[in-house]
Amino acid sequence: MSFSRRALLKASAATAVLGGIGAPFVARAQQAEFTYKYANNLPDAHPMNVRAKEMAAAIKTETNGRVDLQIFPNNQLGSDTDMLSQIRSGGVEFFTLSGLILATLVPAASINGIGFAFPDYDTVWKAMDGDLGGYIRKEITKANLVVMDKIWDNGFRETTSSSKPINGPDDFKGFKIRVPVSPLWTSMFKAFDAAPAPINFSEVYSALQTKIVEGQENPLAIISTAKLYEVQKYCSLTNHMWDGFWFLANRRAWEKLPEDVRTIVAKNINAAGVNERADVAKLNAGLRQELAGKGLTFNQPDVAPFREKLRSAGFYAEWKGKYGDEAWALLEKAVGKLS
Ligand code: X2X
Repeated sequence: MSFSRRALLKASAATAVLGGIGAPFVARAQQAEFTYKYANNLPDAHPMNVRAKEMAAAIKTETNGRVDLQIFPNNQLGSDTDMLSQIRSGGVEFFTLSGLILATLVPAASINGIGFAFPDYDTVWKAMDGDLGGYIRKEITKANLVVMDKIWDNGFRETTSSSKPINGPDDFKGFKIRVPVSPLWTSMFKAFDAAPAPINFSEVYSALQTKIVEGQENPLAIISTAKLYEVQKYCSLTNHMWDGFWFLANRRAWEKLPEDVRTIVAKNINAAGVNERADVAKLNAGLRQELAGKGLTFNQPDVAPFREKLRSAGFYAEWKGKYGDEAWALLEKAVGKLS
């Protein structure tokens, strides 16, 4: 007889003896067997956290209360850098992290962020649910983390600024821009002769507010839900890279779950990820207008000169060398020739 079943029987016996005041015993017996923390860096209002709540509820129901997933949004448990060490040590059991930041541990995981590689979402999902994503997940697994099959959407990234719009690559010269903590991001903005400052997302709003940096880059869904429009004036639709969040699990915690429970948890996480992708797409469609209404001035630069600048700076050749031929071939199979 399993522990929980025995506990439940004991509790029912207690209820029978104690009558009405037995209720607390029953409540204790129904406590989850696995109380796991899921941490992330995004505001409550972002589709990631909306779908995560729904997912946690479904997991609880389908496991008959055995798994209680507690969500800690908005860097409540620390910056991405902190949470990455917590997922490795088991301080948190689940964590969503941009592949580009995960690349500090798994170098291949930043490859989808190569500048101007992806033309549209169709190409993104085909690659990330296909061979390129499969390759990255294999590399993540080698680093002893568990990764779910479906990557969640962050989005195509746009550039915001308090000082000026970005119309072409020359506007990046000397531009003080916050980038996430990731070698690829720093390298790309250095190739534009900008002055990139690696800062965790938990510090971005205040870094913009106090003008430690002039600008930053993020998808519209984040510019909106994290209220970055309050501390920025311009939004240039540079669409310079696509970024997504891998749903990671601590290996020991994952392996503690019985196989049938793992199946339920993975199924619900992947389904929530697919729904989140649709939410972000829908949100993005209306956000240009909404954010313009909140005071952001938009412009849509031609991307060809940016791409040409990266090429002539040797950016593609350098990163092809770093990722190696196998990974680069998978990327080019998805998006076409890059260098
Ligand atoms: O840090 C960022 O800018 C964010 C929220 O987009 C990521 O998680 C990469």
